[in-house]
Amino acid sequence: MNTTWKYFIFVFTFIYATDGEKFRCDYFYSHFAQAWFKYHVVPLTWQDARLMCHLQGAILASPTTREIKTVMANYSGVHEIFTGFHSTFSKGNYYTVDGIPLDEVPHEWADYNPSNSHDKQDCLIINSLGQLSDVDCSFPRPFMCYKKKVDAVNVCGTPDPEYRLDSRTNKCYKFHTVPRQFKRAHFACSAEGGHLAIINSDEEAKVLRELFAKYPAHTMIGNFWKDVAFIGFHDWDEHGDWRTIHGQTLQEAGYAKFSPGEPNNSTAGEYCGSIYRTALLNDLWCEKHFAFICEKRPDFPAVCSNEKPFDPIDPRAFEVSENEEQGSSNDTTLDENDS
Ligand SMILES: [Ca+2]
Ligand SMILES: [Ca+2]
Repeated sequence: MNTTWKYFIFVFTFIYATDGEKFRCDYFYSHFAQAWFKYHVVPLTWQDARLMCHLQGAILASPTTREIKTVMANYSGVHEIFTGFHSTFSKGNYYTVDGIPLDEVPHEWADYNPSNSHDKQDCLIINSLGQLSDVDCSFPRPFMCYKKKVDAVNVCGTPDPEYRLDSRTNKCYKFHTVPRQFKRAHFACSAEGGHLAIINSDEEAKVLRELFAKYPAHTMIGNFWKDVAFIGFHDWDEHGDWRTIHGQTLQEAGYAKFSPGEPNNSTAGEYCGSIYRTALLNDLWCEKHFAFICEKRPDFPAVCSNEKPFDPIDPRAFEVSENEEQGSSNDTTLDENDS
């Protein structure tokens, strides 16, 4: 076999070996950029966009290669999208959310940028030409999440090893030891593909009691009450009328056992649902930070293979890249793609 053939076989083996990844189907795989992406049409602040991507097991996308820039520019239009580039820690020094300095990446600024208007522009957006502008991080915008490489997804349909299947309920659960307010806890569970846990039976209460027992107070860092955890019920602003976050009464859901003396403040300040370590129910302050428990169906969100990608913008991506190759010769990619 001559050297050329050996080279082709090596290349094909390499390409094939990098395929076969699976990830949540709300992401698409771009063979052009060799990565998974999700375009988030609902505008969020930059901080929430970062958190959303992080909780989905990805990162806020940044145009660190020409290919990623092309994908992002194709999704940027009238509503220019956030990139992961920011200077929220050190004004004027831009880094991606995973620490790549802007100076290391070929980039082009849009006209009159960067301007740092009113000394409040610490986040970068990308326009449809692939040019960057600095903007106020707190003004919500669409964004894209990016995942370079997916480790194997588990039986819970996620690469997140903290989700574990319980055969008694056939649901997956994750105990969050980093405390959040109720709505932020809901945000976290939703982004992970689940929801705040809903107890549907005495059996499921037992599952949560056993899960809570794996997290004694000393395993949680921070100054908060460690013997309660938010779960998925709320009074829906009808003080004292408890329903799950899926709209059922507790009785309809299958478990309505409050701890003795609870709910004790449901008309005067405790409007969110939680459990004690006993898995008995308790009303709790929505705005304070507590641990929380997420529940996830193993089959949602569905998991897709990158061998059958849904990538509507790839053909355009190739067109744009060819035009760019003709138009600009000094636009190079990072080493990441050369390895
Ligand atoms: Ca449940
Ligand atoms: Ca209470």
